[in-house]
Amino acid sequence: ATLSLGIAQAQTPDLSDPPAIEGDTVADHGSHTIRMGIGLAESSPQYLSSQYFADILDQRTDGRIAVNIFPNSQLGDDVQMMEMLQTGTLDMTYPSTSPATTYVEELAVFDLPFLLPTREAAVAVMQSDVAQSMLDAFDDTGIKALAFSENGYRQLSNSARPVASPEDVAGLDVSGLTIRTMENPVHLSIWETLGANPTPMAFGELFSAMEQGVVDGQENPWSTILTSNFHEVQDYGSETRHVYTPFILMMSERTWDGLAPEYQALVQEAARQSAEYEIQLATEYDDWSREQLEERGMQITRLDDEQIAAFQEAVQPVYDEWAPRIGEDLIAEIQAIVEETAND
Ligand code: KDG
Repeated sequence: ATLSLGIAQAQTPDLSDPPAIEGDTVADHGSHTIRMGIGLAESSPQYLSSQYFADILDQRTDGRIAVNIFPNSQLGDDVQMMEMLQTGTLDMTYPSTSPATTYVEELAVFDLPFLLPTREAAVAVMQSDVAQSMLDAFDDTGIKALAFSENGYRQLSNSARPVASPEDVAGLDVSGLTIRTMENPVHLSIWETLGANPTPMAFGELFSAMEQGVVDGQENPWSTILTSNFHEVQDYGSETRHVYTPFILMMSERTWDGLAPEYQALVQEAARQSAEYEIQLATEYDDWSREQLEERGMQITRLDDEQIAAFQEAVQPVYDEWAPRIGEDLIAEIQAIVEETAND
């Protein structure tokens, strides 16, 4: 045996295998190559489930539909890739709901802080008729929205100091943290309200912005912080769980219209199956990623109920500002679904 000083670090947690691909091969309706651009890395649940989506289509069309996945924002960020879907220069992408609010405003309900307290509630909302109608609302945007899945609970990380309270974000005696946000006005409002200096920025530019000190921090699920190696440039993490962000798997309307109806039905089915698998992978990744980050030297602050309540109270003005614009009825509908899951 050789002397090994480093601790072997697993690349992924113990992941469930993808469900067996069932169903007959569909008839030959011609061959298609589909290019899919995603923001996250090869080890992410987003990539692994996209690979499963590709496998389903490959197997059920005898290789006639090939899906090529381009990870790490190499084709562009969420905003750019959605625009490429509209013009037909890209076939598929997998953005967060937050930058997609420019197409379907109602999606901003997911940006409200502390709205979805449990994953069970989040999944129930994503599977609801309200959520389906948000997917349908893409219909004349040039984008075919196929399925919701999980980006996840967002957690704060930064390179300046441990954060356990809104005061730590605002920095009272020192300056407020400069926090990169997604390109979304509710997120801007959250971080402004907390006394930070929010800076909207494309995900692909984030690592170097943190490395160069352009921003102090960012917020994303533990799995993204880990699989994008943010811990290399971020010493502190805080388990704030302030927003649950879904992903939407989407296709260019032009690509969709070019598919035979039987292929369309298959794509829709594969999207649902892979989205379900993605949620499972994201769940398996979540706590494991936090532990991995700690092992790799990130100092992570867990917040107790009282500390979370302090954040919740501090961001109340975000609701006052945004609830009337997003729609009180829509928010009430979502809250009713959340309550149902709490009573089960
Ligand atoms: O493909 C998705 C990513 O590009 C992005 O949505 C990840 O949550 C994200 C962020 O912070 O931009």
